[in-house]
Amino acid sequence: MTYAGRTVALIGAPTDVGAERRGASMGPEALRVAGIAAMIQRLEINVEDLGNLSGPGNPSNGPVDGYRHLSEVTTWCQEVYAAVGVMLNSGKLPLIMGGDHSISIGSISSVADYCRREDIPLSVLWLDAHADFNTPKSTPTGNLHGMPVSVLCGIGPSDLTGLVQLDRAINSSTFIQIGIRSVDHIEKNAVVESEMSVFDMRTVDERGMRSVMTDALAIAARRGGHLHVSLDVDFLDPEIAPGTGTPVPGGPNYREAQLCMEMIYDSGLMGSLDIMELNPADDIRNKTAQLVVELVGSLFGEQILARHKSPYSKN
Ligand SMILES: [Mn+2]
Repeated sequence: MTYAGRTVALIGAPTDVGAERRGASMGPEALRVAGIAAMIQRLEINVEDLGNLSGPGNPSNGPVDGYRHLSEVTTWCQEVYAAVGVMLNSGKLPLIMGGDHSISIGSISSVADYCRREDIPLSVLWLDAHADFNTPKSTPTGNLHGMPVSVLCGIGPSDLTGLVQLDRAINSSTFIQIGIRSVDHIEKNAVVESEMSVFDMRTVDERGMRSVMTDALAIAARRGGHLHVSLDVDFLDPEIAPGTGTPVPGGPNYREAQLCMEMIYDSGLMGSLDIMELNPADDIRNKTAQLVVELVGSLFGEQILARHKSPYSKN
């Protein structure tokens, strides 16, 4: 059991300042109500719920110099950066509950600095309908939840790119994206020109989730070190996961999503996890939160039958 005896630290970041549509600020509590702590505990893993971080409210302002709510997003990300760093340094596995996806700028900046201090390579598995690779020049809206990947690659406002304090352990080659199916017009060129490994939905359609995840995890395994998983709830097909602010049809179905999570567990690589963009205001009786909790169970080792040795992992 990869995680048995370890401690998962739940960190709530209840904000939607990086999004157009409001409601992701209720995500952490919906995950608690759906039983996220009990799901992980029943796998013989310790859980410490650190509660919610606090930060500025949502002023619902328009964009300034291409960004909406830059100072609010920065404050939230600073809080997340600090909390995640404390947990990583104490050997705990941080699970950050968003919040909109701009919060990942804080969590992944902290993971990148941790990896630099420990001198270990970093891979980020970005599970999302969107590439989140916009810049102020390409964004149609100015919403920072569409820009976390470019900011983490060092492109964007210095308030946010500067969260990574040590010599950058992160660039576009760090990112492995799965499930992408909605990329803005100018953003497409930037994605193609980047060094990201992108497995879009057409690739999943043609090759199947098993083949895609085998290749995606092999990239991280070859590199070794730390794997951060950033799950945007809109990765999932809206038929099974309506509770998110920017749903896009044609995502992974229930079985594909389960296989994806089970294979991440089998790899034994995951060292930190974001769950972002759960929006209870768009959900139906908390069913998306319940689905996400099931998927979190799979990420931490819940299986249909006990597999003592995975057919996918190399060891
Ligand atoms: Mn996203």
